[in-house]
Amino acid sequence: MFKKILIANRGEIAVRVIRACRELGVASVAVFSDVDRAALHVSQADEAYPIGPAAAHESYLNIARILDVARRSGAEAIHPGYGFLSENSGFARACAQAGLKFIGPPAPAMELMGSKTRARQAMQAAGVPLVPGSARGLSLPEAEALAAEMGFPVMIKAAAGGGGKGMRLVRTAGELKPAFATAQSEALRAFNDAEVYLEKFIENPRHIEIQVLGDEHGNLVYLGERECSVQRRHQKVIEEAPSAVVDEDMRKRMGAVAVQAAKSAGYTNAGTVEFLVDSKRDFYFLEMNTRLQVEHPVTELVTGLDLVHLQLRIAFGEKLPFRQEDVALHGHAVECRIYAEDPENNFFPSPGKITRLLRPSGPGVREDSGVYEGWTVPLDYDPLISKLIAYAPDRAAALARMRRALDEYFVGGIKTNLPLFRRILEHPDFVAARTDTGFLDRLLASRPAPAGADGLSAIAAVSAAIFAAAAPQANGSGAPQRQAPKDAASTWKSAARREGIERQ
Ligand code: MV4
Repeated sequence: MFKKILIANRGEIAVRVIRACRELGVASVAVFSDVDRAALHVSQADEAYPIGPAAAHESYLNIARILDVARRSGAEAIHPGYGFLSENSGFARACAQAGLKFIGPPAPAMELMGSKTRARQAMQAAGVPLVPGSARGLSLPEAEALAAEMGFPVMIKAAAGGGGKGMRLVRTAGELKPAFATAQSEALRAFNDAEVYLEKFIENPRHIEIQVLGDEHGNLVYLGERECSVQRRHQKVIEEAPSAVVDEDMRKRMGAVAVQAAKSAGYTNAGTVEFLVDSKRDFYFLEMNTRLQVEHPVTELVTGLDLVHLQLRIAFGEKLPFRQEDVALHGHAVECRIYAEDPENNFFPSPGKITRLLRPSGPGVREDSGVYEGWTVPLDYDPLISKLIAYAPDRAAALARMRRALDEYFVGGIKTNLPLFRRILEHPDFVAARTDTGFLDRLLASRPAPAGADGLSAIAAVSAAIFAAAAPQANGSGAPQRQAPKDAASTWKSAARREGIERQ
């Protein structure tokens, strides 16, 4: 095994990789920006090195600085986590050039999947079912002809896009021309590549993805699916394994397709094949994510495998230690992404100091956190503070466990999306697994449950009144109040725009 690796990331995913290193006897090297000097991943690693200012392009995206730390520390390999440099094939190539193993897929596989049109061509040739549409960039007349042939609605997508960026829905023939021009100029601006293509629009699909894992000796397996339909603005909010709509037969077929997709791309290490699933449960390849994903823990819990251990072993050149027929799924796992954001204020990021932190634990609860009490969540990066994962023998028990864990969870000093999860987990459609990609928007568009309907709000109000009366010196809440700068949200937003921060 490697003796020492560098983790080119921060927050909960850096901590997650450091834990795997500790378990495998691998020394870990953290890197940190100026605002992350006191971050959790820095104190958990065996060594830590500063790599520059808060702005990601000067630190966590600074390839030269990161490679310099790898050289100085004697690291043999680099784990990129997710986001930042994880899907940057130039970084993977630069690692190889510097004699470092990139813990991820080969650069050509990253490049193939990075181009949605190239990926569609390759997948079509491999016999993978695609959403009907074109497999190459189109001119406006070609798009008009194809849309007329397929019928509306259609989607215009940027070849260099993905994850919902650079998409445009077109419902009627009259909208196509202006939408095409906008899509092209947006793609050019965002990706420096104006190429766009067309797909038939699938109404209210489910988003279901298959985890794959391949070694460098030609062995590839799938590790079941994750149901990721509960999302808002292309940001996943809750993920589960298994999906309630995938039965054994469908899992086998999707798994075989995912393995075929990965094989034809020359893929190794951990990856995810995303599918859209329509109301008839027909599935279509959407894109492949060439990284370890945020939601990998739900797969770990139902398979009993440690995906980060396996990533390191594969990168070191080991063979997969099991075959497809050895992979068995047990129980049900659900993950909530806990963000420092304000559900009352359009989910604007809510960075600041965590003044109090009570974390859930107990049977079937896993919390992958990147924060601690007293830490100030910086406004410079994605505001994911932790992932709460519940595991139980079946879905109903896993949801009950998650509700219990959410009740144990308290984060003071900053706003979080914790209240949203309580609403989702009580919603009859979620409980019945009637969740397509429109579920959360519908829930948010409906009025929130009347205050006090459960009696808890009344209890809280009485408690607060008693507490305020008993603590006259306090400011009414009894807790120190963080005064958010008036422009906190807009500062974060403009910084995000500058840095091109995107969530995973
Ligand atoms: C689609 C689609 C419907 N039809 N493509 C959004 C993210 C990006 N990866 C692709 N996305 C979609 N592509 C066709 N032809 C609907 C979506 C979509 C979606 C996909 C996955 C998860 C959530 C979504 C939310 C809205 C739209």
